[in-house]
Amino acid sequence: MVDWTDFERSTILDIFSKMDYDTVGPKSLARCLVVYPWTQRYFGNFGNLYNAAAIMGNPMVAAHGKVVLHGLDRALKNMDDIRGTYAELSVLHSEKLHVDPDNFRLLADCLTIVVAAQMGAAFTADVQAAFQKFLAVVVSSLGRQYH
Ligand code: HNI
Repeated sequence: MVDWTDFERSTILDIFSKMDYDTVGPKSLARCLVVYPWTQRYFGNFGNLYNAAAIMGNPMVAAHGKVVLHGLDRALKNMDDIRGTYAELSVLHSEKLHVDPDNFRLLADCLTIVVAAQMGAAFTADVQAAFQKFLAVVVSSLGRQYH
């Protein structure tokens, strides 16, 4: 069980309420695939991932980026039981998709960078701290069912 301060709760909710999922999701996943090219191995059926421009313009990457970002809504709505909320998704990524759990952090970092770029000066150190804490809990929860 993670303790959240009022500031953390309101900041996290505020970031997501203002987020344009259809932009942030695709950009974050695309960035992850470009910056950490080994993450492309899980998306062999996504067609052309040949270079950064192809990845950024790939409609399957964009669609999946939205799916992943909407996956974070579950954590947002269950901030007091993120671990339980992600138990099933953790099993899926581990046992079916065989995604190396280190990659969760990489994607989370790309998401942070995209959000920071969108928020500009509003992404203060305090705001970043709250957002990173939320993502750290998500990352750790998604990695829980690995053994
Ligand atoms: Ni992930 C499918 C959520 C990180 C590779 N992923 C999903 C689905 C959700 C989801 C939701 C859809 C599940 C379903 O169909 O029932 N993924 C998340 C979240 C994170 C995450 C919340 C972290 C923030 N996934 C990653 C990472 C990788 C990844 C880092 C690989 C690098 N995910 C996949 C793959 C699929 C997937 C592969 C299946 C895609 C498909 O449709 O074929």
